[in-house]
Formats: sequence, C-alpha cells, structure tokens
Amino acid sequence: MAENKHIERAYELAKQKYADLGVDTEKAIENLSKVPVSMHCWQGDDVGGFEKTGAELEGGGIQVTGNYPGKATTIDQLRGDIDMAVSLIPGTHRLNLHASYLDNGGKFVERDQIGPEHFQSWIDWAKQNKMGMDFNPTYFSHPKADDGFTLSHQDAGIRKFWIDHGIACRKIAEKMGKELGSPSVVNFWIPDGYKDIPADRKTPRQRLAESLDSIFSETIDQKYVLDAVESKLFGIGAESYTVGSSEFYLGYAVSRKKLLCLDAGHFHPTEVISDKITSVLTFLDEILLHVSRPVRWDSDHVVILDDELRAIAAEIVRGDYLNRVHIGLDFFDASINRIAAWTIGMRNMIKALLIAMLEPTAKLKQAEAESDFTTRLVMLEELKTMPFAAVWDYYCLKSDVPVSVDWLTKVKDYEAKILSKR
Ligand code: RNT
Ligand code: ZN
Repeated sequence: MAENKHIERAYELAKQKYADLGVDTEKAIENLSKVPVSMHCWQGDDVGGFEKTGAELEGGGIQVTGNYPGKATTIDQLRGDIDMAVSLIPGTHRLNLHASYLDNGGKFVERDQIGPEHFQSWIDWAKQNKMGMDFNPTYFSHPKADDGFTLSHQDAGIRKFWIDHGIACRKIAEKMGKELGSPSVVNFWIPDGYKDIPADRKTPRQRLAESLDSIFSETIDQKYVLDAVESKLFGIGAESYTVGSSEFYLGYAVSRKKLLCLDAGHFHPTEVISDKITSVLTFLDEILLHVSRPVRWDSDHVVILDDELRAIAAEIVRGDYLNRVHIGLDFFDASINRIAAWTIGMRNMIKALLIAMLEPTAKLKQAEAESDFTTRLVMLEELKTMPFAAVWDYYCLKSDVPVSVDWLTKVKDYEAKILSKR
C-alpha cells in the first residue's frame, strides 16, 4: 500500500522537474481527465454475447484463445464486472457494446429484428454510470455469416439481412446518442473474405460499397450517431483476400464522409497506425481507433505500455486531435483474469496519454524547425526517464482509484468472492 503523503511528495518533485522543462503537470492532469476511452464490452466474456444463453463464439470471423475461469455469462454478471473494472480506472469513460449483447429478456431475437428496446436496460445502466455508449453491429458468429461473407455476399437475400441489421444498429445508436447526450460511434466491421486466391476481387467490393450505401441512406444527425468503417488485412480463413481492405475503406470514408477506424492489428506487421493518424486526418474530420496489440498477427493481446501505444498517444496529443480521434480499445484475452485485462489496457491507454501530455512538444518542434536533430533526439531520449509515474500515481490518488499495483488486490478479492463461484 503506497502512502498518500509519499505519493504527494513524489508528485511535488516531479511537478518541479516538469516545470523546468516548461510543462505544467496540473494542466496535463486536467486535460487528461476530460479524455474518454471507450471500453469494449467483449473482453468480459470472450466475445460471446447474450443472444442465446451460454453463448460462445461460433463460426468464423474472430478467434479468442484461453479458458481462464469466471467469465461473465449473464448481462448482470458482465455489468458487475465492468463496474469493478471501472472502479479501478481513473477518469470518466465510455462503454463500447456489440449488438450481440442485447437484452432480449431470454427470448431470441434475430439480428435484423433488433431495436432500441433491446438496449434500453444498457442505456439506463450507462446513464447511471455516467458513461456514454458506442455501438457495433455484429457481423460474425451467425449462421448467415458461416461461409465468410455478409454485406458483400453474392446472395441478395443474405445481403439484405445484413443491411437490415446495419440499419437497425444505427437506430439503436441514435437512441443511445440521444439519451446519453453524446454521439454514439457505430463501427462497421465485417469478416468477408476468401481463404484462397479469388478470381474476382472486384465484384464483392462493389457489392460491399452498395450495401454500405443502403445502410447509410438514411441521414441521422451526427449529434447522435457517427458512422465508422473498419478495414482489415486478413483473417483466419480469409488469408488471401479481404473485401474491406484498407484502401477500400479509406476511399469509402473519404467519399462518404464517414469515420475511418484504424485497428492497430489490421495492417502488415511493420506498419503502425501511429503514423497513419496525421495522414488520414488530413482528409477526414474524425477517426476511430481500435487500440489493440498484435503479436505476430492480429492476435488482440492486452494493450501494454509499449512504444507503439506511446506513439499513438503522442500523435493524438501533438496533432491537437483529441476532439477528432475517438479512442476505443479492442482486445480479448481469455487466458488471464478478464477484469485485470480490461484494467491493464485502460490504465495503459490513459497512462500513454498522460505521458504524451507531459511532453514539451513546442520545444521539440522548435529543435526540429531549426534542423537541430541532435537536440531533438537527446530530448526525446531524456523524456523517457522523466518521472511520469509520480504524476500518474497522483492522478490515480486524486481520482479515487487504487494507486500502482494496489488495484490487483481488489481484482483478486473480487475473483475469490465472485468470479470463482461462477
Ligand atoms: C476484428 C475487428 C473488430 C472486432 C470487434 C469485436 O478483427 O477488430 O473490431 O474485434 O468488433
Ligand atoms: Zn477492431
């Protein structure tokens, strides 16, 4: 247990050290507290959802590995787990829900039939928790997605089913946006693609563009809904061709004025999304990030404080993009305690933003403008060992959440009392 007076003393020393660099730690903390991160519901139950009782991932599209005990199998359990995680994370954040997490009162509802009524209990719950909500149509784990195609399917009936699902999801999100007072980002990701080399790469892409246009044909006020489209490089079972590639959705987003979603795991292994932020924001008003961690492939490991996470945060802050970049997390690890997974990822994202806000960016840019690359490199290296941890601990203390590793004690306790009884 870290003692408060030690945390405060360490903070005062750090504050002085940052002030010497021209950085105001109080200001950084204040700015940080205003940045919402959208926490993905699907880490809590391995992307199972509540369409049927005891739902597991079926069919292709997404892979989760691990069988750590205690996963949430009911809506109440998932909400309890989210509450627990949120109590360990400083700041006010958002909940990112998938359509398959509907509250259908135990009676199966097909995806093209869902409506705001199936999400009212989530909206009420989010309101109580002072969280905004983001939303996702679910284009996987469904018999009509079994052959690997949804919105670009060659069968018009199947396409229609998935178009109707997309339309229903925007209506649901509109209700969320209206009731919760901030726009709900609705992210479209589909798994469509071929395992082996296609003979026709063109037609599915034309069909996808048409399907998306049908979904978006109704204008919904951007005060309530922001549509996003997420590209991908490949998937398991779709190694040779992905209909919704990066170029496809970049073109779509620019031409239709949609948000582009950049998922950290959806590019070639040496490509990083941190370098894409300034590029796409030259042409788009807003984007969505799926902050994830690919390990050799799109493995969706828990987000850690690595160089790329720091670079993502630095790009957002340096570019003054906090109002144009919606930060969401996207990972699912079923091999460790799921509440810990959320907490690690969320705290790291926020910590990376803090580190970015503690950077004397103007000084770095000045060195660069003067072509003094020596100073630029020296400063960037020195910044790595600045005492940001003291500012972070102080921020946690002031936000009434556990400091340092103390949060793990609470998770272990919750595991013993609740998770292990499931
Ligand atoms: C899949 C995409 C997508 C999903 C979520 C559950 O590769 O990253 O964002 O992870 O919709
Ligand atoms: Zn994603």
